Amino acid sequence: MTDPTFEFTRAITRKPAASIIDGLRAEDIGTPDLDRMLAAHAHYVETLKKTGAEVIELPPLEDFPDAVFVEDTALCLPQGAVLMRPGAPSRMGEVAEMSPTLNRVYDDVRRIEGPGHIEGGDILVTGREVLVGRSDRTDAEGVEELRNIISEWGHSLREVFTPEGVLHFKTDCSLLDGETILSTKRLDDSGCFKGYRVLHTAEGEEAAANSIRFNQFVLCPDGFPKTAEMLDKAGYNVVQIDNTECAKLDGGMSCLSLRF
Ligand code: CIR
Repeated sequence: MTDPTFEFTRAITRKPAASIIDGLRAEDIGTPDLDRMLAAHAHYVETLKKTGAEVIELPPLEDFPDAVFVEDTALCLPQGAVLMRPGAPSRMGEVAEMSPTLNRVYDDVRRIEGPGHIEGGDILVTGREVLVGRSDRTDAEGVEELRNIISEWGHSLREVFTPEGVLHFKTDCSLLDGETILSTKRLDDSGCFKGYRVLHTAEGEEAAANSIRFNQFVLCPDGFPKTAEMLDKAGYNVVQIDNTECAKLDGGMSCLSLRF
């Protein structure tokens, strides 16, 4: 038996484009360096492949500076995929660019038609439910439209809230296995993970919360040694990836792939 929340046979990624320097950011902390981002991206893709998974590597899209963050364009579930409707107007066109690939690998592809908005970064699929955090990018209408689609596939959706000033729900949490969540303390304090086993990022290492469990590995951003050690002690096989350049655009480990 495989666990569909973290055992995957495929992933989709997209190479960063030179236009990455124009990517969205909440605060300007420096211009991303494309070469360094490409090197980190290659390490990320190679780590996914090491697990035996097939990685569908899509080409850069100069017209969409944030297109490397493919996670926001879709939700991939075992029963089908749902194309999102990003709340960031500059990212809306990325969905049409992802659509042909999902139509090739899935028999059932639905889409959020609107008027609501929802981005994949706000969605955490656990072993028992689909948690969706309302945020500046994801609104109540978007959440309800997704609920209608995935309830047909037998999934229950619970609406939660992304903390103020945090880009996406998964900026602050990730799934370690069907029942275990890595979370910042500030998000866990909201009570949204009651009933789960929750491990907290170390103090001052909140940015380590955007990690991913992909088969045998937990891919973590590099530079958060206390959290990496805690995960290692808890029995997870941690791989640390340089996230310096993506972090300048509020991106992390989960944003860089769709996993299914
Ligand atoms: C954005 O603001 O949309 C991008 N610069 C970062 C998106 C990160 N995606 C994610 O957390 N899923």
